[in-house]
Amino acid sequence: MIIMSREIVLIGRSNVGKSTLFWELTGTKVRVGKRPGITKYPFKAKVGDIFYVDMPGYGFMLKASQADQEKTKDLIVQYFEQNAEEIIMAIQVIDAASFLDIADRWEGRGEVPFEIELWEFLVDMGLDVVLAANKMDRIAKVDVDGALDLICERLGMMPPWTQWTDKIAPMSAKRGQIQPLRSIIGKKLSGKKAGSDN
Ligand SMILES: Nc1nc2c(ncn2[C@@H]2O[C@H](COP(=O)(O)OP(=O)(O)OP(=O)(O)O)[C@@H](O)[C@H]2O)c(=O)[nH]1
Ligand SMILES: [Mg+2]
Repeated sequence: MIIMSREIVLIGRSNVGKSTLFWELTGTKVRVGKRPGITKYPFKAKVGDIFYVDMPGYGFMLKASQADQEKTKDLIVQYFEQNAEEIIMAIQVIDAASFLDIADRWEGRGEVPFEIELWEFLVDMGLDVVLAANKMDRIAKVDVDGALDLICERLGMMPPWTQWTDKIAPMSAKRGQIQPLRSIIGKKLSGKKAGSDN
C-alpha cells in the first residue's frame, strides 16, 4: 500500500501574510518581509503527518518583471496540478483590508482580479479551498461584517458570510489570532483519513 503524504497549501498574493500564518501553524520560521516577494520557492514543514506548504506570492513585486510574475503564476498552477492528489486543503490568504480595493481596481481595467481567478481555479480543481481573511486588525470593528459579506459575494458565495464559516476564516496572523482557521483544519483532519475519496 502506498501511503501518500497529505498537504495543506498556503497560497495568495504577495505580502498578504502567508509566511506569518505559516509560522503560526507550523512553528517554522520563514522570512517575513515588509516588502512583497519575500518567499521564492514552495517551503514545507511537517506537523504530525501533515505537510504545510508556504508558496511564493503572486502579483505585485518590487523589482519583478512581468516575465517573473508570470513565472510565479505558472509555478503555482503547476504545483497544484502536479500535487493534486496530496493536497487535502488549499488555504487562500488575502489581505482583507485591501482585497476589495484591489478587486475594484482590476475590474475597473476590465480584468478579472487574479485573487478571484485563483479562487475559481482552486474550486474548479475540486480542492477544498478555505479563505483566510487576514489582517482583520486593520478593519474597524463596525466594518468587519460588511467587509466580509462583500468579500464573500465577490468570491461567488451568497452573503451573509456567517453562512460560510467552514470556508471563510477571519484572522490576524500577526497577532496570533487564527482560531477560526484552526477549527476548520481540525475538523478536516478529524473527518478524513489519507486515501479517502473526498
Ligand atoms: N496588520 C497586519 N499585518 C500582518 C498580518 N499578518 C502579516 N502581516 C504583515 O504583512 C507583511 C507581509 O507578511 P508575510 O508573512 O511576509 O507575507 P507573505 O504573504 O508571505 O509575502 P510573500 O512571501 O512576499 O508572498 C509583514 O510585514 C507582516 O508582519 C496581520 O494579521 N495584520
Ligand atoms: Mg512569504
